[in-house]
Amino acid sequence: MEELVKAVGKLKGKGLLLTHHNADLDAVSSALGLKYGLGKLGLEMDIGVAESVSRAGKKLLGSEEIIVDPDCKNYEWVFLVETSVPEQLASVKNLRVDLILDHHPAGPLVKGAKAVWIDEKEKAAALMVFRLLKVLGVEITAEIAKILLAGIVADTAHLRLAERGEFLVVAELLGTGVKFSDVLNTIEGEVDFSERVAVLRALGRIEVYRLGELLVCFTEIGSFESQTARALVKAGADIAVVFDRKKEELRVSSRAKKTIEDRGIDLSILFIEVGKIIGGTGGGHPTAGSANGRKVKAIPEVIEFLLGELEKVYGKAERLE
Ligand SMILES: [Mn+2]
Repeated sequence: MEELVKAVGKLKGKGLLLTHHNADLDAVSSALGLKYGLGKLGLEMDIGVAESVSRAGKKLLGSEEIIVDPDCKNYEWVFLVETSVPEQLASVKNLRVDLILDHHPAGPLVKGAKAVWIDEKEKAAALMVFRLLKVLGVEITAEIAKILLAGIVADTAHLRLAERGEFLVVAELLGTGVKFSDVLNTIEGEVDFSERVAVLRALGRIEVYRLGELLVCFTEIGSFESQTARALVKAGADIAVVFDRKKEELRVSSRAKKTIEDRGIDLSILFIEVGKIIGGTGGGHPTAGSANGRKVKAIPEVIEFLLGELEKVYGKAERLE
């Protein structure tokens, strides 16, 4: 973190806080938390995103402005949060990165950056923003606390993945007077109609495999792939893999119960390989792997690879009709 603290101290002029396409709650929370926090140090900055902001992210943004596909040329410095992978920033103009804060495995953008703080053990980028702001001596106001709590709660599956360390931060943030129920209201919202339709249609196309007591399912959908994977795990799958096949791009999203980690299965590692299989890149978290690639016809290969890896641990896969 030291390197990043030093680099922040040297920032001058107007900057850009940049985050990845379809910015999720943690991405928006981190960028917004940094904007308010670094703003207290007298820095001026815009927030930028590639392509779009997720629905939940938009709700957290409220009336705060965000620039879609900004031009990095217009800024003295660019501070990237929640990614270091150029594929997630493809539509940003004159992409350039000076500072990086993230909790995913390091991507290619790390090479060109002046200061990097990546910690894969951190469960949310918003947690790292909190730690950075504290070291910088920024007062964590209730406004900042509420923003950061949204990212932390979202990325820990509503604190189900949180342990003592994360709860200590949450308790400290709540100490500013923010109510936890208000945080939940900000991030939960209603599931919109098109998402519910997408999830239900995905159920109709589902393929279920049984490996001993492990249930793995695969399905295809036109959007909402991560939401669908999450819904399938809630519905009983141990691992859910959802394909979203566009004309020239295949997106694969997955979610799993935490119990797979006890058996040494790590989706972030398996999805690096999935990325290669589909001619792109992949990664993620132990219970949430994802990949994007160009080989839109590679779905059977991905299924074969994942079942093969799981069979090494859980035994033979049997398709359930
Ligand atoms: Mn995150």
